[in-house]
Amino acid sequence: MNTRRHPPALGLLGLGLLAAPLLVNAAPPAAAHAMHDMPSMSAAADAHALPAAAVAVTNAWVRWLPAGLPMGGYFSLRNLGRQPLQLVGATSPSYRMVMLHESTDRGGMERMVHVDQVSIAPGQSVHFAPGGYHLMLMHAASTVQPGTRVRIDLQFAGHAPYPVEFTVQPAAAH
Ligand SMILES: [Cu+2]
Repeated sequence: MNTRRHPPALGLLGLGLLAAPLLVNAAPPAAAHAMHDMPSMSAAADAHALPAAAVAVTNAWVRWLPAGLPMGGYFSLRNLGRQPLQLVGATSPSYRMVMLHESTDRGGMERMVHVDQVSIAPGQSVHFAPGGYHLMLMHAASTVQPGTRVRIDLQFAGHAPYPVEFTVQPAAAH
């Protein structure tokens, strides 16, 4: 009994802490539904979704690689809105991990660095392309093959995820 890692008292304390949020959560659904019917609340909720007219994503493609190697995701993005956009990340149901990377050439050695965010001013474009910015797509689902399409949700600061369909190209594509 000396090897027990969680004394009973601590376990009960843990349950007590868990129970409180559950009780709090039990009531709101009805209230939330009621608020949803109010036009003003709906408008406020929708404000976080990125308007389709605010951004244009073109030429979205992934370079497929075999043997579980990370794949690069590429696209052109134009900010059609009046506010600056900050791309801060991405997720995908087809990859367990997606990161923003930038390739840099230092004295003939290409290196990749993690990028926290990419800012796009109103009216400006940014190009994710081999040798520069790219999405690093890791741990692909087995369904990802040349010729398939994958959804990647671009995450802009302050907005709901923005889904984009990417075409998976063969390894030799560039
Ligand atoms: Cu990379």
